[in-house]
Amino acid sequence: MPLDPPVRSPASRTVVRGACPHDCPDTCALLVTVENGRAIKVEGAPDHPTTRGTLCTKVARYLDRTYASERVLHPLRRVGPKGTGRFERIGWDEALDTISARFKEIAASPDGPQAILPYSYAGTMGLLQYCSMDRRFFHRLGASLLDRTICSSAGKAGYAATIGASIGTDLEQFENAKLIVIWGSNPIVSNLHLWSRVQEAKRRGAKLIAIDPYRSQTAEKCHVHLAPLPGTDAALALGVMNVLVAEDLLDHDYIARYTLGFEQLVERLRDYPPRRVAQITGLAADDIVALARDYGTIKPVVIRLNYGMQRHAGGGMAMRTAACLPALVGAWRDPAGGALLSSSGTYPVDNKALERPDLIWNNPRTINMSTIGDALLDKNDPPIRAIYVYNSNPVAVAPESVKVVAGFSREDLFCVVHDVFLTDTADYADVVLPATTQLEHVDVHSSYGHLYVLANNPAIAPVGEAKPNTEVFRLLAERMGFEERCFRESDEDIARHAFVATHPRAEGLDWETLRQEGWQRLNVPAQFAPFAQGNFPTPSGKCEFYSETLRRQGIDPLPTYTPPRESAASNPVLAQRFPLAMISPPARNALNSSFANLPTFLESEKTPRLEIHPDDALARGIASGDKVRVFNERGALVLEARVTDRARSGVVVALSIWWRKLSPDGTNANMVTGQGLTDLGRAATFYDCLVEVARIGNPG
Ligand SMILES: Nc1nc2c(c(=O)[nH]1)N[C@H]1C(S)=C(S)[C@@H](COP(=O)(O)OP(=O)(O)OC[C@H]3O[C@@H](n4cnc5c(=O)[nH]c(N)nc54)[C@H](O)[C@@H]3O)O[C@H]1N2
Ligand SMILES: Nc1nc2c(c(=O)[nH]1)N[C@H]1C(S)=C(S)[C@@H](COP(=O)(O)OP(=O)(O)OC[C@H]3O[C@@H](n4cnc5c(=O)[nH]c(N)nc54)[C@H](O)[C@@H]3O)O[C@H]1N2
Ligand code: SF4
Ligand SMILES: [Mo]
Repeated sequence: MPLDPPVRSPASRTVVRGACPHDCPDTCALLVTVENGRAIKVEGAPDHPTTRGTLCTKVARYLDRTYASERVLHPLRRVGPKGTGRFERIGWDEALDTISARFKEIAASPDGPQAILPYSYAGTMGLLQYCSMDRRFFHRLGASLLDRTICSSAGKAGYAATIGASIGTDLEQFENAKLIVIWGSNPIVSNLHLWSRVQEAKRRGAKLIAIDPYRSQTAEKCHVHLAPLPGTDAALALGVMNVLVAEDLLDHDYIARYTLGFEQLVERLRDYPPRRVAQITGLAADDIVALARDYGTIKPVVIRLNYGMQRHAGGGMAMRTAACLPALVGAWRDPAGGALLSSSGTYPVDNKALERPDLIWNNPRTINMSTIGDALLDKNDPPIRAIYVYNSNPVAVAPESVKVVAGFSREDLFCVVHDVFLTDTADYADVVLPATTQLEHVDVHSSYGHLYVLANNPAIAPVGEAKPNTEVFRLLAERMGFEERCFRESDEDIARHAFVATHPRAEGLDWETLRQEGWQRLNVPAQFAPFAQGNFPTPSGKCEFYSETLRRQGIDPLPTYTPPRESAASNPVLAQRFPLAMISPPARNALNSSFANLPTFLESEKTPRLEIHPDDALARGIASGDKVRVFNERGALVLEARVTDRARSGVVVALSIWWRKLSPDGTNANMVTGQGLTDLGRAATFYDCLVEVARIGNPG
């Protein structure tokens, strides 16, 4: 069957090339089969070198999402109290007139346009629908800026302090490694196409080590699983480095040529002998020494660093510290060695052209999305009077739900939600707008897991009256009277200049070719070894064990360990009342709160659960199947207990993110998470969360 990017006449059967838009490092290449104007199949492109013809179960059933009976198909206006989700149908003209009239009124009032806040994250990661016309619109309007910190900003800042940018080992090289350390990451669930490379390495004799407080689906398939207490990874990394130095398992030549601050680092490491690190992490000292010996002697060695370790008060520094390891053993010399946090920094995305920050005229304030609860309840300077939510579902995903819900319930808050479904957040909207899915709009994609650029061609016409983000902001700009040419650019125009054309890694990239072929590799060598000869994108050009940049910000210039904000070490009084550390990492069949409303998720996950270690369960008289109340000072929720040693003792696990309204007690794990931020990157600290658990009776 010929591959044909544009949709042909409805009578023909065509296969359209697309890209998965979801917040997942794999950014798969899609083939969408369309017959008579209707998509009938979504598959992974067999020719794309990382997708290799497979999709995860969520997106293999993408048609369930696109053609779901619950889709919002036309604009809606609220008719019931906020939160009840009662709406009536209106037309697009009325919806857009209502929004623009309200924005004009607020902008002209003494509060000014900063009283308007956009709220978006990564519902789609396409460069057009994630960050183009929307940013231009809010910049020109003079709205408050949003600090997008809910996911990766701590790790990104920490990794950058050591390495310089989000650049690392090529996913395709993992199969050539002999030791793979999977650290705070669960690739079987959240990074499937990396996992297939790891399995290939295992078949070729590689050793796999998982570092995770939870025996995840990935951890159970590794040769070694170390389960430290949450938020103690920096101490573990310092302990490993201590042993590497003590036993001289170092690449002295690499250190001398390509690193900065080795002497100061060695000084710091004196504070972290294995015995002390064992006390901090809850691991055996022998296991820490064994990890260091493996790390220092098996080559090539690569670390998959991921998000688990960064969702704690010291999360940024934890990432910075772990990122020091590869340089000490010279792991970067080999294309299959080093570390991968994110590959996003490899892409020369032209954010200036996409987002037009030059349109900002009023030096607006910045609001942190991770503390949206507090921000909405704060009446100062000026208050947030309007919020426009797209690509995100904050009522379900933002920490400290009690405050988030109270904020969104404010009668005087004008709230617009643009989404595919009537989410938990949409229930609080004054106006709901219907969004297209990936099959219905154009986009161009970078990735944070591999090194390809992808095109997404629209496969079908928008379902119902749905419109893409770009189109809605074009229409709103017209109504607001914004006359700059950039508001008239088509999606294809924007796609053409999404990357900096003069950048060496963009050489050969071209939108026309891309949309025909679906994907193109960045202009990087097949044997990509970015730091084999140093060339770190740091201020010194070296791997910075010592960071002058951090010192100037008043931050410890050397790697260090900060205990979690909520732990026995940092707050013994709190830990006495709430002795269990709760983490709420991703469930396999959802993607954050996306897909968590679809039958596949609800049938497979059944009900929201709390996994608890047998010792902790016994102490509380809890058995599997019991309903338990999970609580702290911020809130409470009810879950079904599953007693299992997958959770280490002292740690409880609530796989997430459930829709509140689809959960038995109408809440989710963010009832107990807090709004405290990380040391670097101002990120959310979802996994820095002490709770107590009590049995509330047996359902049987
Ligand atoms: N199926 C599916 N895939 C997803 C997502 C999803 O919701 N579902 N979400 C996507 C998004 S937005 C993201 S950011 C990524 C996240 O994907 P991952 O990077 O894999 O991150 P998490 O699942 O948050 O955490 C991974 C592991 O870290 C462990 N962990 C928790 N705290 C700590 C700690 O302090 N130290 C260590 N060492 N480990 C810890 C958890 O138990 C978990 O098993 O996945 C993406 N992919
Ligand atoms: N307790 C707990 N909370 C967490 C996490 C955790 O591990 N534990 N993880 C955190 C992380 S890592 C992240 S990234 C955040 C994720 O938080 P969000 O980025 O808010 O992700 P989703 O919950 O998937 O919500 C995305 C919404 O965008 C919509 N959408 C998709 N495509 C489009 C489009 O083209 N246009 C418009 N207008 N809408 C679209 C989807 O339908 C969906 O409702 O959650 C965070 N919250
Ligand atoms: S969610 Fe991830 S694994 Fe699934 S199809 Fe999309 S990119 Fe691929
Ligand atoms: Mo995320």
